[in-house]
Amino acid sequence: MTARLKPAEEKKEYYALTPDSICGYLAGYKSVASRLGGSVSQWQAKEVGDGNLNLVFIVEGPKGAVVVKQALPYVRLVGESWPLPLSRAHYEHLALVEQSKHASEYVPEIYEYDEAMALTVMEYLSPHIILRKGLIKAVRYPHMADHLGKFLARTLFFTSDLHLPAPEKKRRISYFLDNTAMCKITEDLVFDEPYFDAPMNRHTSPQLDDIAQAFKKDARLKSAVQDMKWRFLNNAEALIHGDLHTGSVMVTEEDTRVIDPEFAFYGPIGFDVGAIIANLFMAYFSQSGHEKSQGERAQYSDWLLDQIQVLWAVFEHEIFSLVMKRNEKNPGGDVYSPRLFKDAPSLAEITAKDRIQKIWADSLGFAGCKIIRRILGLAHVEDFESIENPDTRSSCEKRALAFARRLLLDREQFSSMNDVVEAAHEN
Ligand code: SR1
Ligand code: MG
Repeated sequence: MTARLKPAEEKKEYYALTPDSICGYLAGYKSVASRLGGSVSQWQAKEVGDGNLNLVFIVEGPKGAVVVKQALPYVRLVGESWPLPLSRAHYEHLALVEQSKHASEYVPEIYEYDEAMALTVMEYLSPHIILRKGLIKAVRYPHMADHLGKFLARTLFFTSDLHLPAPEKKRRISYFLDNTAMCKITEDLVFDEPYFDAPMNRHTSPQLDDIAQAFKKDARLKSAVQDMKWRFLNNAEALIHGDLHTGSVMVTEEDTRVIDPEFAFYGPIGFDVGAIIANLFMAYFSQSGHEKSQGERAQYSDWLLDQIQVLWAVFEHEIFSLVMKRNEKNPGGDVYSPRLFKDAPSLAEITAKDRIQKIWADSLGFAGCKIIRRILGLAHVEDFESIENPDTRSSCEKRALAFARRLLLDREQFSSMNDVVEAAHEN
């Protein structure tokens, strides 16, 4: 499917769909109607969105089902007092189309896109569930880490200067430049608000009062976070998903699909890698809070740490292989150009490793930011929120916060994921 490059003006014909109006709306699409089968009166719709921003419907007919995701003109989590442009649906669609070129097996299939309605009709993934929910229930997904490592390496490599000629890369950056409202959410919520008394911040209180105060007074930590913000603002390295948490991944034991790239723009590669690593670590730190008997989740916790190691190893291997495949016949992008390798053949390997090392340190720094914002900022995660006892919850959150601080301060010092996992054990 080809995509428009500029978002349309927000038009009057937009209206928010409801379970009552959506079937009539979808009947206008022959492709959708034939996928659902039967007649409109036989279709059933329910709204199932539990994210912070959008409406999500499942529509079922006698023959099949589809998912419809529609942007609302405001932040659902907060309400109409916080307007948000519908154009995010445009960027999401553009990103999905691009990701599907490089990693089609790991994204949902898109059936229709309606720019004026800020709406995408896509594959109904079943029996998939949201990865975060599976991890809370201690379900093992044997391929998830491998799939996510590949998704990251491919989508990020093929949209970076490692693959694209510089003029083309610059053109593509321009397609996403106006996704500013979504970037601003991240800039505020991830990098600033947890570190001052922002009105919408919340934390488990009084248990975390001291640490929340201490973080606000921690100049070294705040400086490290601002360094990460600098990178987020300045480093247009690749088309990033922009919100790759475990709620943006749907899984079965066999299959993994990444959804929801409405925060997409050209940003630092480590932001996506760090986001998913952070969320897997939060799943890890929350495990003891879900135990009915002490130690019940110990093996599962170890499995989670293994998955973080697998994910990084697969990402590293895959992106390294993609860089090393470049040669004079297949030169790829304009950086580390194979024409430079001729007189210095080891340059390819040295530069690939050097670049990955920089992505590594960035990933750890961004992971630290992502953990802290989910515990001290506005938008929290179910991993911790579903632990009812505040003493139990806060002891999990405290460990995660101490670990996150260490990730930020020592991001250049960690030499392997094994060392990072050791640090998680220590906290
Ligand atoms: C106001 S939106 C809060 C968060 O929800 C999204 O999933 C993003 O993570 C955003 O930061
Ligand atoms: Mg989302």
